[in-house]
Amino acid sequence: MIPGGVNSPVRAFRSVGGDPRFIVRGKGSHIWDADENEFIDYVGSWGPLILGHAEPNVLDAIVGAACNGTSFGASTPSEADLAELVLGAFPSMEKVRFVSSGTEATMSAIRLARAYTKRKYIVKFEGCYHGHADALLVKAGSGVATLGIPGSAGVPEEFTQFTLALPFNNLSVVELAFHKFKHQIACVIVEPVVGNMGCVPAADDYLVGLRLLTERERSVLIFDEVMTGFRVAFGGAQELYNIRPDLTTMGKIIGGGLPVGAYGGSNVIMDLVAPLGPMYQAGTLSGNPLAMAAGCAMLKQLRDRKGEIYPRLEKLSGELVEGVAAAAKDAGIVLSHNRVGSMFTWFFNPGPVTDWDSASKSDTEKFGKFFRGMIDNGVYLPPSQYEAAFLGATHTEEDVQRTIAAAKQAFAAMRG
Ligand code: KE4
Repeated sequence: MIPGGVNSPVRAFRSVGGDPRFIVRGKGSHIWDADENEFIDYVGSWGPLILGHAEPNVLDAIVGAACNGTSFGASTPSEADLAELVLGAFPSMEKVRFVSSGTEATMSAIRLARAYTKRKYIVKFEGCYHGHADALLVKAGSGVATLGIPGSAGVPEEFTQFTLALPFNNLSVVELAFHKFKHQIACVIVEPVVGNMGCVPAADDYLVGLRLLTERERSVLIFDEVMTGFRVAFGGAQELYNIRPDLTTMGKIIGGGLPVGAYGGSNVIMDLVAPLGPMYQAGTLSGNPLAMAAGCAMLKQLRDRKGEIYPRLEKLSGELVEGVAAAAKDAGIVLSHNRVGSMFTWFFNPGPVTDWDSASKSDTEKFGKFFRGMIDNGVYLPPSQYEAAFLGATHTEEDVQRTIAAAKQAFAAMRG
């Protein structure tokens, strides 16, 4: 009934083999499939569930909102509440517009950057994924990378002729692009910590280099914080690295597991957005009251408990990632890893993995064996070498020890 039995390709386990599980329930750091198998979950719905599954305050907020109706297609107090929480955490943003997915957020941010600069070209980086808008499906990361499709069928070359896909973590090629396309590049969009070729942090001074280059060239710097927003720090990667982008895109955590995306920036740029200005963007369910309520419940907890939550995520994630790496070493398995806070990836690759060129040399066959060994031992990892895994606030020390033990078993089976 549904293509590949999934509503998003990466869920199909195509790159890891085996049959995808149908998940029926989640609680805290665990999920259960339709056969009542229990798993420790490190996907967390691909990032949103930093407070774990079925978080009581989020559930109460959704139920409470639902009792008043599900959608009005009109302004509601809850979208103002969520806007206040988002703007309070991201000082680079003076206004924010809510949409219903990360794809909508990045698609709109790029249209806005083009409207603001009146330029056509955009720069993205190989291995970065910003959702499935036509102009961005060019050597993307995430699903497209996993499926090995450079770009996508159905996207005419005219729709991508203004998209420059450059290697990540290399400032000189960006310098070159600005030289070649002088005064023609509307924006540079980047995942400030890449999650979509597996977790790949920016090299030292890379992000500040992009900031200086785009300032000099009067091009818009877009931080795609759909994954990193409220994940790597309460104020996202821009807080962690102290960089002020011109526009920020968000998703995942700000919806608490319900469909929310957002884009925002300074008034100078955001006041071009309809109905204030000439850049059109719209959405029937934008600002949906249930999603806004879930997002508010999520962000209020992260705000009020950030002094406890983020240090604990850092410590427990470090223990987990290093523990599995040590198990691989003991088993003689070639493994490297990247981690920023509670997003991480184990690469079947000698490393270091710093860009798509190095990431794509990973042994995806071995990753598949590892994935299957882990899921057979009750550990649910992202079903792709080119995805980030996530640890959340409800993961326990016991979860971590059980995961390391499962990895030891998986590595032993891989040696056999
Ligand atoms: P959505 O349209 O899937 O809400 O967001 C697109 C997007 C934009 N930017 C970044 C940095 C993202 O990571 C994403 C979506 N991430 C993927 C997982 N890497 C979503 C999982 C999926 O496609 O099913």
